[in-house]
Amino acid sequence: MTRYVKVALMGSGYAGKSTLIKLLTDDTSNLDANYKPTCGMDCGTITLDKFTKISLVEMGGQIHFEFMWADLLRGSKMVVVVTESNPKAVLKTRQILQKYKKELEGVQVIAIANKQDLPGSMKPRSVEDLLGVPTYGMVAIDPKQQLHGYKLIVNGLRDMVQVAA
Ligand SMILES: Nc1nc2c(ncn2[C@@H]2O[C@H](COP(=O)(O)OP(=O)(O)O)[C@@H](O)[C@H]2O)c(=O)[nH]1
Ligand SMILES: [Mg+2]
Repeated sequence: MTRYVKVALMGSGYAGKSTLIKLLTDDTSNLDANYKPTCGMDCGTITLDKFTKISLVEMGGQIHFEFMWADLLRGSKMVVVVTESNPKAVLKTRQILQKYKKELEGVQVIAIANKQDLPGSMKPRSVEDLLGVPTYGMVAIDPKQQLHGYKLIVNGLRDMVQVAA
């Protein structure tokens, strides 16, 4: 029987959450290459081993979907906060993390400082100083970063999930 481990992707609209799902998941047929704000949620799975799949759930970043966030967070083993790496976006992400502090208590949280390819991007270390959670740089539109992104999530989960060899 397959076990699903839920990982929620959180963050403002346009941060790159859907792109990250597309980069990392097994079936990407329902995700489009052109930008479309996610209505409610996007979802994709990563096969971890014979018995375990990671279910990546994106929480639509648009403000009018925010009412669903607390519900979508529930049951997540890990939350990946995706942010653009310009200072304004990072500060906005910081506010989001503060606002959902209570819901995120006891959940493993990491941040992805996405769009590192854009000029003026803050380094992951500086983003980490502002967000207060372990932060990793990423260029989600670059297929070569697939393994890097995959490792971030799988390694983060390994402590909690018994992964069969
Ligand atoms: N330059 C650049 N653009 C990116 C990157 N990741 C995502 N994008 C673009 O940013 C836009 C928003 O991405 P999307 O994944 O839909 O954001 P979401 O609203 O967080 O789901 C799209 O046009 C993506 O192609 C990146 O690493 N670098
Ligand atoms: Mg999206």
